[in-house]
Amino acid sequence: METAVLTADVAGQENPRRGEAVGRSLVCQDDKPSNCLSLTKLSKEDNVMSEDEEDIILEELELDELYELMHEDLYDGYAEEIEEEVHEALGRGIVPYEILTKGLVAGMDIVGVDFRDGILFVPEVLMAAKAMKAGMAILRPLLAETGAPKVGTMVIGTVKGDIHDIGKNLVGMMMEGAGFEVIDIGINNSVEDYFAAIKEHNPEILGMSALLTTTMPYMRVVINALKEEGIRDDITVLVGGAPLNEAFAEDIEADAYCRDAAVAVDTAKKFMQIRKAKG
Ligand code: B1M
Repeated sequence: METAVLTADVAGQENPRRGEAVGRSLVCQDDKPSNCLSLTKLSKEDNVMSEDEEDIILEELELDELYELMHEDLYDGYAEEIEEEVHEALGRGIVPYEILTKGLVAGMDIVGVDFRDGILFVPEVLMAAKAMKAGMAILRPLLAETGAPKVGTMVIGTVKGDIHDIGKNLVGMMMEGAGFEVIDIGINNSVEDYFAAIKEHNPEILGMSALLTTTMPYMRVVINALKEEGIRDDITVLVGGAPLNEAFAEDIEADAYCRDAAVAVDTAKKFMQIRKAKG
């Protein structure tokens, strides 16, 4: 069995995650992608290929390998490659939600761990976020394309002091796909911003997102303001974001904590049914 080990640091770039070369090549046995030991990529600028190196042919990758490649390209912030890989997965008939979760969200989890551990820094994470958004942009219309009748309206935004928007965008996309009209008010929202959107759109549901332990307490500020305004009972407040949990949601008197976008959809639907039943 012939083994082609293709990890030479042709691009002169170390991948800090695995200490391997950053290159677009495969470590394969018998020239079969299915026998590949790991995936590495050539940098885009690098046209130098040793005799043993081969371009990755996306169509020849097993699905698991395609997802692994997506994780690596997301990590490296390669938006164009992510787009190609999303198209490849779609071309294979993979449902958009699976591509989103197994390809993009799982890849972003890896970025998050290395960001936490000080291996990646803000500029690199921003590149990863840009690549993630490029993939999401392709999936968005497909997730929204269910033809479902309008279920309700949701205003969603990230709280004041917080500029993380990927999770919120994902929730918005999934809610649209489930038939909700979604008014996304973006990031860094004050009580006044939420109130302006609520006044204008009269939503049944308010979604708030926070990714920082320092910004999540602002959700309580918004909920208290809703109470003071006498409109708390008119609106279902759903909250989400990585540092939150059910106990926190209960403590701030939100209606529910949503672990992820799929849970947000289910929870929102459940509350819409309760509202309907109440008349
Ligand atoms: Co930031 N960041 N970041 N960051 N960042 C985290 C959150 C962090 C956990 C990283 C880490 O240390 N491991 C850490 C927070 C630590 C803490 O507070 N405990 C952190 C930090 C510290 C910071 C800065 C302070 C760094 C600095 O400047 N020194 C800074 C803060 C800026 C600010 O907001 N004021 C900062 C900046 C950034 C970037 C700008 C570089 C970039 C954001 C780009 C963007 O969003 N456009 C960024 C990123 C990308 C991350 C990580 C790596 C990834 C977040 C993400 O997009 N995840 C993140 C690490 C992590 O979370 N693992 C991290 C993917 C997304 C799909 O998941 O957002 O959790 P998530 O959303 C999920 C669920 O939570 C839920 O559903 C979503 C989909 O399933 N959900 C909801 C979310 N919102 C919901 C709302 C709902 C329902 C469900 O409403 C109904």
